[in-house]
Amino acid sequence: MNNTFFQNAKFTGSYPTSEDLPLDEGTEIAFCGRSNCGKSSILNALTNNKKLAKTSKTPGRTQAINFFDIDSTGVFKIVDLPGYGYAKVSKKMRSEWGQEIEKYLMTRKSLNALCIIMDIRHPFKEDDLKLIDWCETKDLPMILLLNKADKLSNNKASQVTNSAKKTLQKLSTKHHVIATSATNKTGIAALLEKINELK
Ligand SMILES: Nc1nc2c(ncn2[C@@H]2O[C@H](COP(=O)(O)OP(=O)(O)OP(=O)(O)O)[C@@H](O)[C@H]2O)c(=O)[nH]1
Ligand SMILES: [Mg+2]
Repeated sequence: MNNTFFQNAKFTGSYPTSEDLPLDEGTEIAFCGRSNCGKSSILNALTNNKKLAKTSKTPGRTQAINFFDIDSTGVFKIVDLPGYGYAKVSKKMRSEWGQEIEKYLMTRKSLNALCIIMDIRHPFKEDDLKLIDWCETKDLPMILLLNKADKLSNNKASQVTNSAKKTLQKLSTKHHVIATSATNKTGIAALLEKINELK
């Protein structure tokens, strides 16, 4: 098993709508989650490249479907999606983004798994639960990250992780729960391992 960082990852394109996406071939893992939960930061931590995906303190940074080639063969891709639940954009814009993400999720044959990222301090918001339910219906494997674990004590972080595992016990779809921190790299090795299993 190769658990070294995905150091050769490359940004290959940004797509404002789900039309004209790269060819639907190979395997993809999409990073989803509420705005500001740390999707782009986790991608940078996985690749050990702080400049790969743009991150921001302000929610709503990623506004398009961004593709990254993870290995040099271009067969395995990570897709960084715009965050949901960002209150400051207009309702119309929010629903348009939502529709593009939904279209991508519903139609993409090469989508092998979702990495659903939540802030460990506020997990399982309504949109997260909807996405988890949707994966369960489609039997699409999930990696659930409780990110920003550095914001809690180790003790509290393990408590939240164990309780999240319990909440998800009822799922029949393959899933893993990992507490992560893009800041201090907690859980990144475990995430690499799971992605390598699911890709
Ligand atoms: N303390 C801490 N901060 C984090 C962590 N991950 C991300 N952040 C910070 O959270 C903010 C948002 O991170 P992004 O990676 O841009 O979040 P995103 O989910 O891609 O956001 P959108 O693109 O807006 O949907 C940035 O200020 C990051 O530095 C983490 O594990 N710990
Ligand atoms: Mg982002």
